[in-house]
Amino acid sequence: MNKYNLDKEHQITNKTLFDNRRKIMKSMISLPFIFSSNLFSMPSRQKLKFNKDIEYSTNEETNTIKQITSYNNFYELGSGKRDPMLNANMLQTNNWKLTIDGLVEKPLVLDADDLIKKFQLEERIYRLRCVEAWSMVVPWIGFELKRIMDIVKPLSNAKYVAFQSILDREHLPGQKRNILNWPYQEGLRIDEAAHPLTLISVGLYGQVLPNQNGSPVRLIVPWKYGFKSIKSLVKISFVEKEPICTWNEEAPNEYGFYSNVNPHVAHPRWSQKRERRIGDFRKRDTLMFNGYSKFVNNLYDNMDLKKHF
Ligand SMILES: Nc1nc2c(c(=O)[nH]1)N[C@H]1C(S)=C(S)[C@@H](COP(=O)(O)O)O[C@H]1N2
Ligand SMILES: [Mo]
Repeated sequence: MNKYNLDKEHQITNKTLFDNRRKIMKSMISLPFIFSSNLFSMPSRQKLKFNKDIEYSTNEETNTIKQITSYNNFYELGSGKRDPMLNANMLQTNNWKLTIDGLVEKPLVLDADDLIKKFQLEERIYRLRCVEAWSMVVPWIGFELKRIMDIVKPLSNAKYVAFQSILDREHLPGQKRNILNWPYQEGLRIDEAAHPLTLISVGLYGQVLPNQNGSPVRLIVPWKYGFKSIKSLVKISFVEKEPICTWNEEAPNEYGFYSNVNPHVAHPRWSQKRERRIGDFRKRDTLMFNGYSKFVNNLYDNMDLKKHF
């Protein structure tokens, strides 16, 4: 085979490659359009009245509503990232009750209407950093958990707060199997719960929460890994001892009680130094306490955060 033939072969190969690439690129361009007309069309939801917060909100670009509602962790609706969107209507939210009880002076039961009408709502634009090393910026609507604490008045022996999600084995596809020890549970130390950054969220992008984001009410703790931000809350209890947390119970060496975002403490199976903002190509550095250090540093004075991860 002489040089000429070789070159000719190259030309052929390159032409075939080129055509194939064109085909692939064409399909990549057309697919999102097909999807956007059905899979991603969000039904319009009740609009909320709110003030815009500037004290705690980031001015980083927010992720799109499509990104925020189509890439989720919500194991009650399935363990794949698109399952919560695809199974969203299996979450039954009618006649929702949120019970606040335990070591408090005045226990309280709120329904979904109370949550959006009894509290002055504000928009808080927060980063959400998942333990899986991706992140988003979300314009949440809600109010500080502290506002509920001011009403129920925790007793002096209340040292922790326990949170519980919906249990509905009949309708929730993820609860038909014991992929986690249901119901999903989370916990905070009481000073973390009372911190002004800790939010009870009832909406995002100006409307009530989409089911896949934890309708009708969820917690947001922006300096901790996303799994602490428990969705579809039915109970908040003030307790004396450190409460059980679902992921900590599942794998205590991987997920600690505190779970503060910390680039210096690796997950046993991957680094936490970098993260990918959904929609970005390049990774970015993960910040201590997810960038909220100046607000929450003092909560952890004299604590070894490598030990209390
Ligand atoms: N009840 C419940 N809450 C949950 C989860 C869950 O599976 N069940 N997943 C957590 C995880 S791992 C993350 S990253 C966030 C994701 O919130 P988002 O889907 O609104 O972005 O929800 C958290 N809250
Ligand atoms: Mo997460």
